[in-house]
Amino acid sequence: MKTTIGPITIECFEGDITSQSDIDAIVNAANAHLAPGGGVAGAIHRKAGPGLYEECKALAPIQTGEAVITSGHGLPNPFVIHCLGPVYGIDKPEAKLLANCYRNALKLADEKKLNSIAFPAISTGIFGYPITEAALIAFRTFAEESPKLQHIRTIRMVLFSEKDLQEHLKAFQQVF
Ligand code: AR6
Repeated sequence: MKTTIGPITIECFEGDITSQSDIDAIVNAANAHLAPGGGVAGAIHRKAGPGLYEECKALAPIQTGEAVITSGHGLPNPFVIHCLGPVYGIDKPEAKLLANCYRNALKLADEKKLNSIAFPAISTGIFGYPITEAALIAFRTFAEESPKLQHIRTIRMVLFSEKDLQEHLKAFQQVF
């Protein structure tokens, strides 16, 4: 599914975040230490190779809601933006912290004059954020931030399962 806000296309697809070869920066749902870990972070570090963690060490630790950028190493993307999402039920206010991840990642990509960015559903795996609420926060933040962006032309949400995609498509229609 796709929509446009001014010159920006917002997309929502099922897929693997490590296979978005037409995108400048993919976003990692990281841990504070920017270590490989499981889930998205594990997949990104596996495909990127050990050079990514070497670069990450100098930038860690990061705070909840913060975003930092590295190069993509063995990934098909020139850059990775690492965000630390809130652990649901523990890091509060969780909605604001999750929105900060999306906002800060978009700002960082735009400051670097990147054209395209792809996000996984941050915090909805190991960190336990309910998928429907998280989807609404992601799309509302895209809607709020898009008019402020100078360089970004594609914002893509990449969902790892059919069920997560369906929840996101409902939220997409609600927001846009
Ligand atoms: N591509 C796209 N989405 C994926 C992929 C993939 N390859 N793999 C998983 N997902 P998670 P979190 C989905 O747990 O909740 C790590 O160990 C997954 O189905 O990766 O922010 C870190 O090191 C879910 O919907 O991130 C942290 O410690 C979403 O991506 C912690 O987990 C996020 O799942 C971060 O937890």
